[in-house]
Amino acid sequence: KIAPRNRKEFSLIVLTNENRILIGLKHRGFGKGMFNSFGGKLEKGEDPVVAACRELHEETGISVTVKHMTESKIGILHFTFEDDPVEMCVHLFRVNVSCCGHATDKADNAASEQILVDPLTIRGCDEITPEWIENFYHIPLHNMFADDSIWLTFVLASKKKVVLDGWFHFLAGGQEVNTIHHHFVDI
Ligand code: 6OG
Repeated sequence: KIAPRNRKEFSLIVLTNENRILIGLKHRGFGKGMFNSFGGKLEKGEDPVVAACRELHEETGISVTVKHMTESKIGILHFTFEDDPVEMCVHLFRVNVSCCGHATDKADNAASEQILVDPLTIRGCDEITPEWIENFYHIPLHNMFADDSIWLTFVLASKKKVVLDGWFHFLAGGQEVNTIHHHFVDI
């Protein structure tokens, strides 16, 4: 499958631990100075799931298997821009981890399908600094891309697994977003 030249593909991973969410403050690149979930551009020919595993590890130190990431796919977000002809296609994942610091817990939980993370091993990189937001109501939506207020809140409020297909058009300057279309369902 060959992507059109005017479309760029990305992966984005929403990472939660029960009612907490890990988000990152971007130090450079697109969205600099704002918080976002973790992710980035697909490398040439790279599978979106593999890119999600790679980016999550690069930006947080958290390792998720390809199998688990495959099961964590929740949809696609499309972004178009008034002042840029390039369309962004973002493959979206939601990963819920369990936190522990004990090797024995790790052994116990290996059998279940949980992703166990030692919080002390979470680290950022030069591009992004991760930060736990202790409650979904405290997410700094005012300092995130405007589309997050629409889809992220829906994802976090859903008790069941969700499927998203979102299309957002940003006006010049990037602050204002028009929802062209979205189709979000609990399944
Ligand atoms: P790098 O440029 O760091 O990847 N991304 C967006 N995420 C949200 N929530 N809203 C947007 O609105 C976005 N545009 C891009 C895709 C940037 C990361 O940010 C995501 C990538 O995961 C316009 O390589």
